[in-house]
Amino acid sequence: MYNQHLLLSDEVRAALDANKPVIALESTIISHGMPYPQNVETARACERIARENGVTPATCAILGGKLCVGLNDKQLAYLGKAGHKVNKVSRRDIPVMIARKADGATTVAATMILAALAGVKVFATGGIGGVHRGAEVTMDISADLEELSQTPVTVVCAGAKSILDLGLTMEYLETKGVPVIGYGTDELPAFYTRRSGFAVTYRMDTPQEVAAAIRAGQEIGYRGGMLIVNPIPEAYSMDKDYIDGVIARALEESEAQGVHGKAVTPFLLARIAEATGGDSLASNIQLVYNNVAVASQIAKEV
Ligand code: PSU
Ligand code: MN
Repeated sequence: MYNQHLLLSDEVRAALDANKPVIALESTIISHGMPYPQNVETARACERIARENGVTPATCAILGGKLCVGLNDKQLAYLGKAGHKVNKVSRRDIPVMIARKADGATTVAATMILAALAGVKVFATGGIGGVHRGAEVTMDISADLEELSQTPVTVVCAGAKSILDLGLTMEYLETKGVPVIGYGTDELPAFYTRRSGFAVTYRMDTPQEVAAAIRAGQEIGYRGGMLIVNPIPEAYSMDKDYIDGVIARALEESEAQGVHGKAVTPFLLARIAEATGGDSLASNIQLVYNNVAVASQIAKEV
């Protein structure tokens, strides 16, 4: 029996009932993470890549207060066009969105909650939220990290952007008991670049290895999730000094304008996209596709 507030698409329900592989996809990346129309094109392509890999895609969002797992094309287009006009929904927002019958695009944290309710075990995205630079003063730490510590969903990402303090993000994940698995790498990737200088917890090179760890967690009733960090393909990775400079200027601007709370990440993402023209967006799109392919291979093994 599914939760009364869940609304599964027919395709996702059929796949889950038949025990076929499904991967979750988030929607804040569509509404707040990329500009229109590339966001809608990317969301569609992610679904296509999952299907080409023999996996059913389940893009998640809250629509009319329903926790939707699996969206149709019209719903994807709506979230992309609405952009920042749609609510950015993390864990804390879910009950109010349901009660108000509101629409919301789900972050990594909220998508994990929807995925877990539906029984989806693997989730692909671009980058996760983390401990922000200066968090020792602002206490700005993404709810994504807390969610990874308590919800048993495996998240495949390309690391985190260096708008965050990557060292503190790794420390926080260690404290919270979240393993960070480098997929074919010993180092945490930094989203646009393949390296950060920070070591991962474990390295794994095959989907079978990852699936074995997921199954072991299930067998012992492990409470949290795992983070799989998959470096951006070499061909699309960006020059580190260039992107670091862009990020530093975006951070200065956000500070000067007093941006805070849930607006920080979307503000920085938009400034970086503007400053780099189409370059960072093209890299961003390619790393998401790469994560969808890896998540699909893992989901088939679980
Ligand atoms: N980082 C990115 N792209 C994104 C996000 C983060 O490179 O689209 C989005 C994700 O949805 C993530 C959310 O879950 O931002 C984190 O926001 P916050 O820092 O407010 O928790
Ligand atoms: Mn935050």
